[in-house]
Amino acid sequence: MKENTWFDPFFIFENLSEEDKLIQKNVKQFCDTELRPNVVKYNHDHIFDKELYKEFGNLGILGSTIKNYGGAGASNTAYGLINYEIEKVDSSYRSSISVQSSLVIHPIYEFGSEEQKNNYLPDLISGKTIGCFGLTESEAGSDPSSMKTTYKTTKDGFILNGSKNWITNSPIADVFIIWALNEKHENNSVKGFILHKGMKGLSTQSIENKTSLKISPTGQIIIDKVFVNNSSCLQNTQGWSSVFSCLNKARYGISWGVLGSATECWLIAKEYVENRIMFKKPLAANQLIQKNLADMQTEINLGLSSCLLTANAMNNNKNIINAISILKRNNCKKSIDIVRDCRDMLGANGLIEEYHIMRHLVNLETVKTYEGAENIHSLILGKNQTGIASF
Ligand code: TGC
Ligand code: FAD
Repeated sequence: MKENTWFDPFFIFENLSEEDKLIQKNVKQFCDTELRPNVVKYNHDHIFDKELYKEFGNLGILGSTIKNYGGAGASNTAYGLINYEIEKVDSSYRSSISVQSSLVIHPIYEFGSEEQKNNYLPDLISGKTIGCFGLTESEAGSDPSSMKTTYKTTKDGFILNGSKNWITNSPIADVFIIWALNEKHENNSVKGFILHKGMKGLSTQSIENKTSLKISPTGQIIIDKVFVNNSSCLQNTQGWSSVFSCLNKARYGISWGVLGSATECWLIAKEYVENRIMFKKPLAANQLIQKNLADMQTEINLGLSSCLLTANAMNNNKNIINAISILKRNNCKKSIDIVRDCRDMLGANGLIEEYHIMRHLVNLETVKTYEGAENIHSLILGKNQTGIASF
């Protein structure tokens, strides 16, 4: 009889390249030995161990698609698989990788000078330094173009003024990518700057009362007349499309990542209903429960299939803007639905920390919101279909 292919019906994992398979295997192993054992405690106590970045660096999963400066030169598929495996443990850990790789290493690599690349990339890729990406402000979330942070051009550089809010890693960061407009707030004047910890006027404040993504440190950045010289500006940015190129990368990783959360919870729920006896038979023997499992298997595998198609398109330098919004919006939505159903299938036990599901569920509320909330991706897709911007 042929092998039962219920877990990988489209042979996504079976058909990966040998290199991608090896990367996935190594990351999975790292997750099992280094991340899973403490995840419940660290989430409960809001603990993030900064030293973890060095372990990520050793594993080659920071800036993994970059070929030099210490990068592993992995494929976009491998980057997706890394996100998928890490988010099976917790969205916070995936966020750590996404921010460092897509939002800090990527802009320096794409838009920085050779000097900036040599100065920053080796340490960011090895995990010796930690980065953050400051775009959002208290009054500029979905619409970052309404930001109030500005730069003033001076004889030797720039003076930056303003604040950022809800910034992953800001309380522990060494390197800060900060986006700002000119003093007239002209939309097309947006520029990126590299700041670093200890600069006069730069400080951070932790957001302590977060109920979601509790392992990941999040905070504000206060930029009080910070002077930076010309060499701190990302010279090769081209307006908003450069900002969005960072978001494209992060959104792509998230699209794989959330399916990791969904897969983890699906397998926990599957095992639970196979063993839980109610009405004198396993819960899994009921048609309604099997329908849930079939729905989960279907949505996860359809999601993964489109992630893989998008990875191939990226490997071939295609325009993936629409694919990314479809994936970010749909995979988050489907993953939340799946995880909520998993919670339900465990009944009261689904509420217990040790079963992991509630943690994934509340984490996905963040993931649905950041990197373009669900409505925003609907509006991007609507705009691209009709040519009419509704925002
Ligand atoms: P719009 O007029 O649409 O575009 C302005 C310029 O940008 C170009 N563009 C893109 N380029 C590359 N990739 C994309 N996806 C692009 N989308 C647009 C566009 O062609 C244009 O270029 P040009 O040369 O003609 O000037 O811009 P808009 O201001 O109207 O944008 C509206 C909107 C709502 C789509 C945008 O503001 C948006 O995406 N808002 C959501 C904000 C967001 O996602 N923030 C994320 C913050 S970072 C974060 O959350 C990190 S979480 C941590 C983690 O990842 O773990
Ligand atoms: P708002 O923009 O106020 O939106 C609120 C709701 O209104 C959303 O549901 C949205 O979809 C909806 N909405 C908005 N406009 C419209 C419209 N025109 N039509 C219909 N509906 C609309 N940002 C960074 O720059 N860097 C980071 O590292 C970072 N990390 C984060 C970490 C965490 C844990 C969180 C929660 C957020 C993080 N963010 C980060 C910020 C994140 O990108 C923003 O929260 C997100 O862009 C949404 O902005 P907002 O929270 O201000 O919501």
